[in-house]
Amino acid sequence: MFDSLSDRLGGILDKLKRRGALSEADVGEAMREVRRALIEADVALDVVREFTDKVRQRAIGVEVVKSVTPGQMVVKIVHDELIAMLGADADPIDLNAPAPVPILMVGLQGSGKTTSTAKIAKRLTEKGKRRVLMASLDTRRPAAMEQLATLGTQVGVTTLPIVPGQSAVQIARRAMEAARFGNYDVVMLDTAGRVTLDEALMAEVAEVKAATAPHEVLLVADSLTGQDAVNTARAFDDRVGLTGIVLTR
Ligand SMILES: Nc1nc2c(ncn2[C@@H]2O[C@H](COP(=O)(O)OP(=O)(O)O)[C@@H](O)[C@H]2O)c(=O)[nH]1
Ligand SMILES: [Mg+2]
Repeated sequence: MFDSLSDRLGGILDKLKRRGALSEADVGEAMREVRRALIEADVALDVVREFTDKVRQRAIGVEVVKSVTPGQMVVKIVHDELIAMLGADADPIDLNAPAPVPILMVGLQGSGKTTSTAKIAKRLTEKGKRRVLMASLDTRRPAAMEQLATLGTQVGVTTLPIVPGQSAVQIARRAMEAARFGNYDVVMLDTAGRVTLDEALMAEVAEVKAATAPHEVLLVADSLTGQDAVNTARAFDDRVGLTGIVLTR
């Protein structure tokens, strides 16, 4: 999604860059195109409006008028505002807590929880030099636990042995216990999803959270779902509280 959006924005801004003097109408035209590109990329309308208003204000102000290369100045303003909107600083996973640090992965079915769990575990193991234990709390989807175990073998991260018949909370407790005994630094808890948000899912996730007191609760959301991801994030944040979001695809 970001690739096609940046291609389009790049095209719009390239046209501006090649111009010499810029009139207010030139800037206005470019902003309309930027606005259309953002809306087609499913960016929320109020976000689009705020963004283009800010850029337009700065672009038709002194900064551009006094600039020798007005087109490039506008491009810089768009760039600066995009970074301001998306967040200037990366916020790494916080492991600053007594070991084993529990990290809870939540989200809808198919959003990429299990895959992201393994990816993050690999990163924490290889780059972070942490001892990581992964556990699947997905008791619903057949073979979900085997999926995590297979990924664990691929990335070289230990998974909690599968004990059939346990509930999600029981597995979570067992994972914490195993991590304490095994001197692990981090426990990644991969939960079950649902096709849509429902109360049973929220209740289960809330129960697991209460039982394990995770230091991070990461929502995994499919970036291709656009604004739906915002609604999902809001619902999870209201009910269980989130500390971060992982965008997949
Ligand atoms: N292209 C792409 N596919 C992904 C990504 N993350 C997960 N998938 C795929 O999406 C499908 C569902 O992922 P999974 O991790 O099982 O989702 P879960 O149901 O939330 O645990 C699998 O086929 C994954 O290989 C991603 O970042 N990009
Ligand atoms: Mg899964």
